[in-house]
Amino acid sequence: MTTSEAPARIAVTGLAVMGSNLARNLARHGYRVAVHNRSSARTKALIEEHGHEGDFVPAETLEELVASLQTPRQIIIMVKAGAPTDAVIDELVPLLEPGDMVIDGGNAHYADTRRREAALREAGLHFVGAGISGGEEGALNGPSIMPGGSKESYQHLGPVLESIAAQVDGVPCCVHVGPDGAGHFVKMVHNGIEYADMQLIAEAYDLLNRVGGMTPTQIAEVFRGWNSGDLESYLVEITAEVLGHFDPETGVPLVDVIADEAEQKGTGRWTVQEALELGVPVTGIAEAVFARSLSGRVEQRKAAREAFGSPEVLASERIADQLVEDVRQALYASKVVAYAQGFDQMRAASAEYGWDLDLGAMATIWRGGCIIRARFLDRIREAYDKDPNLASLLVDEYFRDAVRDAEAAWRRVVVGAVEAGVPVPGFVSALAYYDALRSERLPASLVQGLRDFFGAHTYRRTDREGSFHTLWSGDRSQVDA
Ligand code: NBP
Repeated sequence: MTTSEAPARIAVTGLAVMGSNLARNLARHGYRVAVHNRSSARTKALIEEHGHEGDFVPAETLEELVASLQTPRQIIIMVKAGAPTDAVIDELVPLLEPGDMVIDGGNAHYADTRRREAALREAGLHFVGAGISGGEEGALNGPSIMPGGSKESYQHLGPVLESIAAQVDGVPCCVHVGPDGAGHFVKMVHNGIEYADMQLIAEAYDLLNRVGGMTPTQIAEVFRGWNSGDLESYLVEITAEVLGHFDPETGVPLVDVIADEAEQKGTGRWTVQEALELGVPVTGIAEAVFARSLSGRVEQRKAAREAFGSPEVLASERIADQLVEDVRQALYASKVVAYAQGFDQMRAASAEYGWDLDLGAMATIWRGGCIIRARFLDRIREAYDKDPNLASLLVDEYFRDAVRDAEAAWRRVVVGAVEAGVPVPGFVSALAYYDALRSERLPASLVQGLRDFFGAHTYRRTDREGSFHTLWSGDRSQVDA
């Protein structure tokens, strides 16, 4: 068989920015890649512009694509999430044979992935929901890949995916996450943590700017410095880039001319919705999602400014000197809380769906390729290596000491921000979570008392087993419930 007649190793259908970059990444790693797109113009463009980078097999139709593959077939779908993914699956399934693998690399909701996996399993096919992080750059040069699905499918796919993923210290940022929707769930939480991380960074910037009186250029320098310490991460690195950039039109820092209304595509919201279902407090992610929503409520913000005026913040150089270090520590401690909450959510989902997630491995595959890549993730991996059943990341020795050391500065930052009228919902809620978690007693006792009063919802006691109800509208004696 000549090279041109050899079957392709793997296929990609959906050749917009993510799909074409992923196909190029595969081809550059020596795989013969069959490529297809609903409208063939994208396929032609890929071959014309990048055909020389590797061994591509263009296909006009899905039938052609399927026919060009070695068996069992491996087909990556990289189309818009939702209905388009279902449309492609529906068209593809009748063309496949038992044992073939369909990989959805889009940003699917994990519940859709569970549904699709179950349906394809019935037909004898493997469905692999794979979270892919790192945007277009990652897809081309090495993303973080979070594949779910059966162990059997990973035996075939794992070596390919691991070879095109980002590598950190020789370890690929790709691992078999767990069955059915596990991969897309983990990708969702990754995005939720990304929201929290960005919100905390934005609050740090706001404090240094409005309370510390520092310019974006000066703050860029601060972030550049932070990036050589515990906070070293892609997001801190690019914060310095964005803050240090000047608008070519006006000559002012770009951040000062960007409209302050943050948008969202929805994965942060999904994370919070799922956390509510699972009963896991992910306050850092929720505050980040709500902060974006609030920023977009332009009419309300205008009305409130007119009614109350903007807080007058008196910045001074003197404050800035001590503020920078305090904010660094507050940012670090708040970040530990946000990650601890995200990992809690993954653990809860793992228990709920029987996924048996290896949390240390999740930290490992986020070390490179993805948006939240950070030095910090090595520490998280170490924490779970030491104790896979860690009650919370916060109680791991390293993080416990880090948070304890940061506590005084964290409180100063929160108090200072509250007094100055600078909103820091991420910092405040992280501190409240930390304080709540370590409180000997929580006022939930009173909540239970109130619930029993108006709804006879009963309560448990601290001193003996059982459920009880007080006859509030009677003689107020206590009865066993
Ligand atoms: P888009 O999300 O913009 O989707 C465009 C692709 O979907 C095109 O190939 C288009 O074909 C195809 N498509 C659509 Br729309 N409806 C279709 C249908 N009914 N049948 C067949 N194909 C259909 O592409 P993207 O930005 O490359 O993202 C691909 C996936 O990767 C998405 O799920 C996205 O959420 C995810 N993702 C994106 C990023 C990122 O940074 N962009 C990062 C991580 C994950 P056409 O050319 O014929 O219109």
